Amino acid sequence: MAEEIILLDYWASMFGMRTRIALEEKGVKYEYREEDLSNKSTLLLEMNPIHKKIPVLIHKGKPICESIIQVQYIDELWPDTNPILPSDPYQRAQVRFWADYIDKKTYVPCKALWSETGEKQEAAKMEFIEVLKSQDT
Ligand SMILES: N[C@@H](CCC(=O)N[C@@H](CS)C(=O)NCC(=O)O)C(=O)O
Repeated sequence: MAEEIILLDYWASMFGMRTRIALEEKGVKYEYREEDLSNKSTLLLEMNPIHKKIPVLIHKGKPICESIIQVQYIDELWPDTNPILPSDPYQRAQVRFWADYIDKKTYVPCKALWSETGEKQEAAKMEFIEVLKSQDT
């Protein structure tokens, strides 16, 4: 593999999608490895011993954990191709604010959309819609 990049991921993960989009934007070739989250691989547990979560980006054998940190790492490694973060510090702060907002507000209702049924699922749907609406402000 030219860039020696492995991504431990799960297809439906919104966090993994961030990293996959960043890699695609940069045109970087990488090896995708789908994880079974109910039976995590030894590699995942070794590479992310703190959180034991995907996505994990492995570059030349070294892990980078947390999707936002991965996106920034990818952007710093290949700054000349499709820059992801704006160059202006204020605009960068705005982008980080919204990424943090997504992390804090969307994951719980998004997960409940999949895992709950009935009233709880409906409540999650409404919460998710409210979160999306607030991003229009
Ligand atoms: N803050 C982390 C969140 C990662 C995360 O929550 N990953 C979930 C899948 S979407 C996971 O690995 N869950 C397995 C578990 O919690 O055991 C990031 O941005 O990378």
